Amino acid sequence: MSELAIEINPQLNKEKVKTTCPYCGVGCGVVVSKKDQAHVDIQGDKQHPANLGSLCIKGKNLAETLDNNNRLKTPVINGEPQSWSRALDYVASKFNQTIEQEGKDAIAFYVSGQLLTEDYYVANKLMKGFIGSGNIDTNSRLCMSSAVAAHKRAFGEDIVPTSYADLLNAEVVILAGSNLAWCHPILFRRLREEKQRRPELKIIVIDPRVTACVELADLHLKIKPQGDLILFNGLLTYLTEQGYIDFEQVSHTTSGLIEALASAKLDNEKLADIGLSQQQLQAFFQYFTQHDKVVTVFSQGINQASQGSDQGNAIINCHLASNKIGRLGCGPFSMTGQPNAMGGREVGALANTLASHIEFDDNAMAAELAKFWQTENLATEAGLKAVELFEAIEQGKVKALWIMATNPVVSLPDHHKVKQALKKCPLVVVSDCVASNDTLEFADVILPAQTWGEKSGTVTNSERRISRQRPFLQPFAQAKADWWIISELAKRMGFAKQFNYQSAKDIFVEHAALSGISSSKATRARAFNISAYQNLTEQQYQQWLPMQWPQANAKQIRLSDQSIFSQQHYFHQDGKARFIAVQAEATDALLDDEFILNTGRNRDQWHTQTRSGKSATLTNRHAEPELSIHPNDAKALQIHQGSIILVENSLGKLLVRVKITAQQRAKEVFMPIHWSYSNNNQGSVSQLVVAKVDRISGQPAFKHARVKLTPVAIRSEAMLVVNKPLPNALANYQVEQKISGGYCYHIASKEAPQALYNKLCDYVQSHESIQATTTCLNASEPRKQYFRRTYLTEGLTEGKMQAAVLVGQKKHDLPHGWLSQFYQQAEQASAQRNIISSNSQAVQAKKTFCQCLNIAKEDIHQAIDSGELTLSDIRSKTGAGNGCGSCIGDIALLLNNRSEKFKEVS
Ligand SMILES: Nc1nc2c(c(=O)[nH]1)N[C@H]1C(S)=C(S)[C@@H](COP(=O)(O)OP(=O)(O)OC[C@H]3O[C@@H](n4cnc5c(=O)[nH]c(N)nc54)[C@H](O)[C@@H]3O)O[C@H]1N2
Ligand SMILES: Nc1nc2c(c(=O)[nH]1)N[C@H]1C(S)=C(S)[C@@H](COP(=O)(O)OP(=O)(O)OC[C@H]3O[C@@H](n4cnc5c(=O)[nH]c(N)nc54)[C@H](O)[C@@H]3O)O[C@H]1N2
Ligand code: SF4
Ligand SMILES: [Mo]
Repeated sequence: MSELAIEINPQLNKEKVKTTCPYCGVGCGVVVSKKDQAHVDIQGDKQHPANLGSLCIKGKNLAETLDNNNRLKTPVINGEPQSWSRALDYVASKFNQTIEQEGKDAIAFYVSGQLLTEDYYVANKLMKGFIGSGNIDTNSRLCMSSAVAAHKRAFGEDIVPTSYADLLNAEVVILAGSNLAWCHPILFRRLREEKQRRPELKIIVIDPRVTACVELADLHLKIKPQGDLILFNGLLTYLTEQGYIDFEQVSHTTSGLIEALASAKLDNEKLADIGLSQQQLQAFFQYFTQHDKVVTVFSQGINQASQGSDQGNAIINCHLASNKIGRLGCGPFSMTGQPNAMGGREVGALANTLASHIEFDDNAMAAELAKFWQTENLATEAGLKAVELFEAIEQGKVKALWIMATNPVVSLPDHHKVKQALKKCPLVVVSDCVASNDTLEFADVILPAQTWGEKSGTVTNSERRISRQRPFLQPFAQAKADWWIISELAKRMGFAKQFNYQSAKDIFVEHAALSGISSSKATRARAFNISAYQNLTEQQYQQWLPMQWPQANAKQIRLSDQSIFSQQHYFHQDGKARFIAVQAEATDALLDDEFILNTGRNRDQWHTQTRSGKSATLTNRHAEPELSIHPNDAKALQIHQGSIILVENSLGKLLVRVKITAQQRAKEVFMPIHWSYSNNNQGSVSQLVVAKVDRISGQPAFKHARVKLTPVAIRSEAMLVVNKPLPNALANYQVEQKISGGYCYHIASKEAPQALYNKLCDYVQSHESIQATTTCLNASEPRKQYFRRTYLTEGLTEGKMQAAVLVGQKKHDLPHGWLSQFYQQAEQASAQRNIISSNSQAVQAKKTFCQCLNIAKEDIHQAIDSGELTLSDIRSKTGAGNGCGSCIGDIALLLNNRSEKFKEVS
């Protein structure tokens, strides 16, 4: 067995292991079974309430991501491998020295929603409880912090009051700034099934782009970016003016309505300027008011804005005013992104909260917390929020930083500044599972962490449901659990007694007990309470069933959904909810040559691709990043489908491939976040995002950067298929795609095709193990400037595919996605010919559309061309979408330009 093969653990030898998907906040249960010592099978868990057995394309292909390529083997200090004890001693002494010399606020942790709750708990306890600083923040700052701020302001506590059952029992579901079809696919699938059962269920999408969500949309509001605050303020005014507010009833359980109404009214005249027609506005207001049960799902289109918190409150205001909250099928529903962003919020790992939903300003509870942790050094004030933190590092105020389970060089805005900060910081410690990513390059100390399948603990999903992640693999090399790493470090810093944990369960029960502490002088009661688990045994922890909080001590543990606001009791001191008076601020006018740059997610990739990028099935869908642009803008810029364009602003610049699509509004472009220097010589899109943050939450406005676009004279396009990754860029533009058995590079150059072809062939000949027995198959058409060569290990018929070089003038000449199966060709001779065939159209058409059932894009197009204009006809004719269902929304997107039904909603 190769040393990089995975090794299953003894548990999996005996039985199947139930765990939770490591990707999104839907929190689907999966069941893992053994295939052989180095392979597992992964299926959806039929008993898990989040997914009832279904998995989306990412979950379905998890087994493909389980390999130990690019894993860290040992701790490393300044480039040298070290033992754990040396590394921990080193970091502990450096941290203590920094605290002694520079003060406790000169040290900071930057953690992540991809940690388990137990890891998160000890990290927060060490920083806030024992180092005594508030300087721990999480990448949830980039993701959920505006929703957190909105919840706290409205409800008195960070509470998501809704469950998936609400979504499925609603009469109207509004998806505001949420691409649920791609980002929370199993929930979208459940919504689709519900709409099939109950066609009267109305779905409204509010998004400047046409997304795959239009498949289910009865109304699509193609809103101007940042128009949401005005829209929801408009709804609140409409509710008042049309007599939909029961002032008497609302005033019993809330305060601040009058001020919120007055403020909302001031936005009324701006309603004409958010890109929506009067009819669309009326339709939206009527859907909301004429149905009793409405759920508003909101996500990054709302949160990642300069008024993200206010936008969240504008949504909540409407639900409070119309009594659409605290009842089945109703409520504002902030969708969490990461698998455990919610767990991080529960332990208190955001810099402006203390722990376990205890706030810095609650002195009585802070005193109880100090007693509970047995510390005299509890932090007394909020620490630095992510963007401020990196600014403080750059200014030399923070001198030691520990990054865990996040890749800030890619994911923070303005990454040139982030890089400068990391370069300047005297000590950067990074705990990660992978051996290389853009952030690890700046680490002085690297600590190898266990990854999904190895680690053990709990996660909380979008609906407050706590599930177990259970291990089924032996930890690779010297990888350790994050909680273990943090606790061992804490012991060495002098806190042995308080960090003496033997297992994840020890930590979980402490976290559970902490959630139950109280004080008669506390400013308010806490909803977050899982103290029913404070005496959990190891066996009970192992047997854990997914459960929603709250679960208070002395009460029977309840497996059913926990409705939090059913009694209309909120968690401000007076038990009332608050309306927040919000008003849209003016934004700078767009200059003539400027575009709004919107950034977000693709269906088949996860963040910086450190896991999803390993699956050849997943990389197949979007091999390269693309900049989506409206046809009129493309025309004005004289650019064509698939050409390369320069995107720039004062912060940075990059080359990217163009996708011309009417899904975009004019003067707005969209680019995905999944590429970085690790797989793209242009780096990540966040280099173009200015570090402008929401003034309340500190969350960056990732969706609304400003850029200029310039066409670039590219003379040649190439695809290079090789076994090993390329160390350096060979041309102006170069993106790496992992394919089964090797790598495919998408290259564009200012050189002439012949010159690029010669260069790439030279590269292959000097770097891949080309033997005397290697056969080359060539096809050159100098007139068309189209050159192809494949390398076969030996002989034409029995040889294995080894490498391929294809160079043409236009991207469209090249075989595109089909090359991803290069190393899997069954019929060798015909495959070789296919690749060098000049009939690129035929080869292009083989691009897979439905990844599960391997149905070609050509088949879908043919079905559409033959006049099949309903989704279900196309599905039944081609079979597409009958596997995980992730591509159904994409068929809807293809149909979008053809069918009247879809034209109506867009
Ligand atoms: N496939 C996949 N799924 C994921 C992830 C992933 O990386 N890949 N990441 C997970 C994480 S951490 C998160 S946070 C979630 C994010 O999930 P989502 O928030 O659903 O995803 P995004 O693509 O970030 O943005 C959502 C939408 O907001 C729209 N938008 C932009 N500006 C505005 C605006 O001003 N108003 C409105 N109304 N809409 C606007 C964008 O066009 C986009 O379609 O996804 C999670 N799920
Ligand atoms: N432009 C733009 N930027 C964005 C966004 C956007 O929409 N637009 N979205 C933002 C949002 S919502 C988010 S959530 C962030 C996500 O951004 P990041 O958190 O930076 O992205 P990931 O790729 O998930 O990074 C996770 C890292 O943790 C490692 N890791 C995984 N599991 C473990 C573990 O158990 N232990 C340890 N120690 N390491 C582990 C992985 O190998 C990887 O290197 O990006 C943000 N940035
Ligand atoms: S919906 Fe989210 S949690 Fe469920 S399988 Fe897909 S990525 Fe995993
Ligand atoms: Mo996120």
